[in-house]
Amino acid sequence: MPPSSLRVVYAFAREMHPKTSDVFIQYGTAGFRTKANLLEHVVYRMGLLAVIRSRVKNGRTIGMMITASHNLEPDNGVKLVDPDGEMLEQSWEEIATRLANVSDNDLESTTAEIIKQVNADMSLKASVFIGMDTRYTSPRLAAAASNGVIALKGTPKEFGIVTTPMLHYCVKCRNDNTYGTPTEEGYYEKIVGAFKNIRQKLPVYGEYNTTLYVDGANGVGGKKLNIIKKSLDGELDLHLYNLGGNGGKLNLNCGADFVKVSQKPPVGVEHVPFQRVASLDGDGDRIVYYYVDDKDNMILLDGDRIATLLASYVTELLKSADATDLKLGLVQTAYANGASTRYITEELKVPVSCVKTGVKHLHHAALSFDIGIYFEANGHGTVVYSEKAKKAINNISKDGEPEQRKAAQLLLNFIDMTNETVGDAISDLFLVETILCAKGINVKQWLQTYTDLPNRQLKVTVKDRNAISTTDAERRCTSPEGLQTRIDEIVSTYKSGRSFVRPSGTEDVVRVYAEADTQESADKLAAEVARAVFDLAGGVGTRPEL
Ligand code: G16
Repeated sequence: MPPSSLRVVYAFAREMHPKTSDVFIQYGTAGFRTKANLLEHVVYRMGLLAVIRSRVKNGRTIGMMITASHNLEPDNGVKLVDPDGEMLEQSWEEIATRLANVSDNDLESTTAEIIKQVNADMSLKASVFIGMDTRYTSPRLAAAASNGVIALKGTPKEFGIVTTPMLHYCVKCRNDNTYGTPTEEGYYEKIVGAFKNIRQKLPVYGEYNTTLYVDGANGVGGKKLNIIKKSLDGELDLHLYNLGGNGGKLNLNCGADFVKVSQKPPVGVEHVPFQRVASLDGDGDRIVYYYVDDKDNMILLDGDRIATLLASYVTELLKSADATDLKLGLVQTAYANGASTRYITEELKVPVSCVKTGVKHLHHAALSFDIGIYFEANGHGTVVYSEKAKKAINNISKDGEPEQRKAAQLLLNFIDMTNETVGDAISDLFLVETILCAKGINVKQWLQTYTDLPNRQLKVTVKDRNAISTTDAERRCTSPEGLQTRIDEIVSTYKSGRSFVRPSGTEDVVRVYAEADTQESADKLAAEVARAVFDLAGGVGTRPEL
């Protein structure tokens, strides 16, 4: 493409998607996220960038997902998906931020500079898959994304409303046809097909029962489960709530983030004592479980629980398949409950590493193991299997002793049921249900493996959340001056106390996490630390109460 034809980039922008705000926007934990009305020019420009990225990758397909996932309805966002279905390579985040913030007048020249900087061959074909969540602002933004792709003569393909992980999956399949078929139906065939296959080998027994309640967060995940439900042939009896009807609002007082952070059951779900419930988030990339006991207490089984369940089952299967030379590892973040980390290292004897928040960091770290399990406590995670692991398991499934073959075949189904590209609530749901069934356990038995340390999360609004910087996988903060010393002083007065603060990459807040020996202490510790953030990092609004 000759440089003169970049004029169309500018013309499109001025005519259809002008930059109407001077608010600086940054590619954060999971792409750009802010109020939907500030995003149209950003999404258009990401359409341009997706084409450039596709050409740098020799015409392989790039994904664009329009979503603000767990955020409330007025927000929206966009993130790019790389050819293997993983998050955009981190070195491009700065490029994305630059392109999103230049004036319309500088858009043409900045686009040309970027093309030169990344050495993109603009004569190549370019393909971009575009998906969106159920927000009412998403169709308009998806159209802006398509226009960006077209402006640089790329080929957009719109998938309409899909879960974020489905879009990641389709991108991966388009670039690697051994992984599956790049359609929503192809996704169902692979994930649900593997689940049904495994159920033939593992009949229901023990304390497990097939009834599962689901909180769909009034988003896309519940809607897709409603499609899947019809094909389950009674293998799983799904009762779906919060599907977006009856005035239910996306992620409002429901969904995985609400359940995890507030430690309360969602509205809109019928509560039957000891009935297991899976709670998804708005775009279907996170899942936590919970149940309500006979005294109306909610008991949470979060991402840490799911990770430990996965680790214990995969370890068992590897032992039965006599494949223990494959290195299994687990990746968590600073939010992981201290009790879970202790259980994983001391009881399961699986190595654990701790990285910064954001699936992109966890995914990357998990790739260093033959089988890497990663989960954020908030329910975002999956399992990745190396080629070496897949090959070894495949060989055992054919040549091993009968017991080894059986375990290896189960592992192969398990691998098929996993969306390896990114955390996926639907795939995770089937993995969890498979393990609970295989172990013949109910939610109370699942909970018995270890006891969570009581914890609390809070948000503090400050003038500029970037005033807070962190180190040591976000466990300590390096600025503003004096804040970490103050946190250390506060924490030292609590038994089993631990606390850290970090700027959110998806909301305009600073997050505070605290853990202690009792719930009362965890609540008080979080409040004290929130107050320190407010005082030392430029808090705005009301000072947090103790
Ligand atoms: C996104 C990321 C997660 C992260 C969460 C909160 O989730 O994908 O990895 O834990 O945001 O991030 P932060 O604390 O920086 O706001 P989702 O479900 O919103 O895409």
